Amino acid sequence: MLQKETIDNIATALFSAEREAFEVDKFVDNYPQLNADLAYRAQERLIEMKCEAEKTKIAGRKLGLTSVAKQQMMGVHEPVYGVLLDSMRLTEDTPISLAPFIHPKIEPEIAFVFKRELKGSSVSVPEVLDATAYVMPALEIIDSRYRNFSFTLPDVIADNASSSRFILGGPYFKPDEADLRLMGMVFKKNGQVISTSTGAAVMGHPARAIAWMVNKLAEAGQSIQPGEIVLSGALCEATAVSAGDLITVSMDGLGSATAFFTN
Ligand code: 0L1
Ligand code: MG
Repeated sequence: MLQKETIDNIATALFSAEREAFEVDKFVDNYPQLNADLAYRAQERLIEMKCEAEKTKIAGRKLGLTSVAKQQMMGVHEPVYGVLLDSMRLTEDTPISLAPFIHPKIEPEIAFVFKRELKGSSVSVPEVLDATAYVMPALEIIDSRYRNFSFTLPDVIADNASSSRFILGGPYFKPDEADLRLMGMVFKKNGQVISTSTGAAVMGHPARAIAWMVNKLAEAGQSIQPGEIVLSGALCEATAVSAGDLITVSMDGLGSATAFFTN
């Protein structure tokens, strides 16, 4: 009962913070019982609330904290995952207004689109690739609802892994048409290179992050569904965005994704 109340309180606060674009303080101080398991339940409740309010549905999943550097910064050894909704999807050709956001950042990701269900507790990298229809460059806008992006692991899980919006680039390739591990990536803001990286920055191979998530989802009886999109985790540090910023990511042999921000 107390657990249900805790989950509802946290989900409701995060739902309102996102809807009205204000920051909240992390919850672990007031809810010391908040652990990763409870936090994933709060995330599920938050997603239910968003689906109902936005009349939308699940588009897929995302991973976060997939780089060793980010995990070390948070003092954790595992990534986190969240849910992507249809309402979070933006397109490259429409300028993105900053109005709905709190303190948005953007980061380059590799998106996977699945052609069949991916389920199991010991799923491997080849199995992820085999179930993948297409891969493409993507950009993820993260917008933590926590003051100054300051949170613990359970806090960020409850907040749907800071997810806010995503943009798929192109063209679409079959997973065996690119070397997702050695593939180079250039991330630019207003024509200036701000980061370079390779696919291997995501847990050695972006499909490894997805395999980790599928194995974790199996504990809760969940799986990736055919047609779902999964963002495998950022290839480098996210960067803050302001009105007028043009962001591009180019990936060797995989194409590019672009986002332009306005007031
Ligand atoms: O997609 C991400 O890597 C975000 C995970 C949560 C951590 C953050 O907000 O920086
Ligand atoms: Mg991300």
